[in-house]
Amino acid sequence: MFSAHVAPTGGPSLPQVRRLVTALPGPQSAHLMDRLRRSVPRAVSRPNLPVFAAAAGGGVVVDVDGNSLIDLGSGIAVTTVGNSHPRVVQAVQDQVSHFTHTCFMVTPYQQYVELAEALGGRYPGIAGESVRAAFFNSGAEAVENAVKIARTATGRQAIVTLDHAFHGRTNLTMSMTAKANPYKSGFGPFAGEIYRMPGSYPFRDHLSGEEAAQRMITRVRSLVGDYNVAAVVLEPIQGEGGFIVPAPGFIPALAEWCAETGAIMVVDEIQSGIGRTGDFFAIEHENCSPDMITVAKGLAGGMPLSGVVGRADLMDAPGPGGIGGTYGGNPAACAAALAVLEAIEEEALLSRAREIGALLVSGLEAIDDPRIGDIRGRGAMIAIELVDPETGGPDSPLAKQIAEYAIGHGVIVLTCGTFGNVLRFLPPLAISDDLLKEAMSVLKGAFSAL
Ligand code: PLZ
Repeated sequence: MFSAHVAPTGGPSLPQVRRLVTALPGPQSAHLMDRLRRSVPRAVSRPNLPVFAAAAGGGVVVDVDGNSLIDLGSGIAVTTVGNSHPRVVQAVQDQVSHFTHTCFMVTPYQQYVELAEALGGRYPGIAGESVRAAFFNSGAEAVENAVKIARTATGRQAIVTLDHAFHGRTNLTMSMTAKANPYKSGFGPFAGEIYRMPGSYPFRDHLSGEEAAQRMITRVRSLVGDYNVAAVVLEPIQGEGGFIVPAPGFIPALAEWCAETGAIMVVDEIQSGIGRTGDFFAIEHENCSPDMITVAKGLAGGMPLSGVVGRADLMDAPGPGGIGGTYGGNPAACAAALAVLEAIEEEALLSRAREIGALLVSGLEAIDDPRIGDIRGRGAMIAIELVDPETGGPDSPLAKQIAEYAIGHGVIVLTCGTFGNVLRFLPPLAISDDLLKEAMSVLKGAFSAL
């Protein structure tokens, strides 16, 4: 059953069921994996259980052998409205039939401007006309550009990032990312003027938001100096780091410190934004207005698009031609993003994200296993942290085993976390209640079997 206000969006030819017709991986997937091993470097893709996609939409991925899997990963938080939402498909088809590219810097087009206006209109705490947006291709590129803008706007260099942060894989953003393996090892030298600070991880640090913020501010003061910080860059809910929700008050206290010292607060909403958490931006939950927001992933329903949205006075700091790129804000990707915003609005997907969150949490609570140390997240961005019940230490082998069991039984589940011991659930918002419940029962089976 689809919830009353959510249209089944997988495309009519894609049955919304879990169905395994072969053991996984099936013969076609196994064959393709063999070819992949010979043609693609091992650094790029080594899934433990390779399933090659043939079609995807709503809450399912159909593989090349005809198996249907329940999708709790959304291609790492990208296909928030689904992998083949009819509005997105239509918008992209329409756009590419007119033109695929002109380069916005050479011959601009309306879709880009409309998207900038639309995101301005959604900006928390600042009127749309005082907001500007610039578009790029990947999340990492958006973060890079936010840093460039913050540095020109402040005339300062230091960038403060947090433990457990993930901001990308380019040299600058890799340097801002916390985890060494697999993201950084061997890839140095890293970019300078990046200062990593402890953030807020209530399950492990047991600090209040205010205490965690004070700890961080004290360190920034002594190690960097109040008036050297160009930007504090943080994720409102840390994604790759383990779906870490900061203690209440942590982000508002940092925002206050940024306002006092003139540091720019950049909120990286690449994973948490565009409806994922049940608010359009996850930062809305914190009741503060950041100076800049980076967006990507969910923004364009699977088309490559990212953006920096922020205060006009800051965004206008770099001079003409200072920001850009050949493909940034590709017209088909912008058209897709406009369709995504329309879908979120017209299909009430923010409230659907909250419903999905409630279903996930109750399904996970029902597993009732002492190895689940924490259930956390907001909306359709929920995770469980797996621990050794005796010591509370992270249990990453178990997370890996459960994820493998789940995919082997037709449920795509992703792991994350600095220690690799977190299972994260971020289904497309088009998924049905029935598929979610079925996925939760497979997961319960995994905990009993392992
Ligand atoms: N900022 C908060 O979550 C991407 C990374 C997957 P790109 N997260 C998925 C992987 O292993 O590379 C991400 C993010 C946050 C920035 C990024 C980077 O976005 O589009 O992958 O560059």
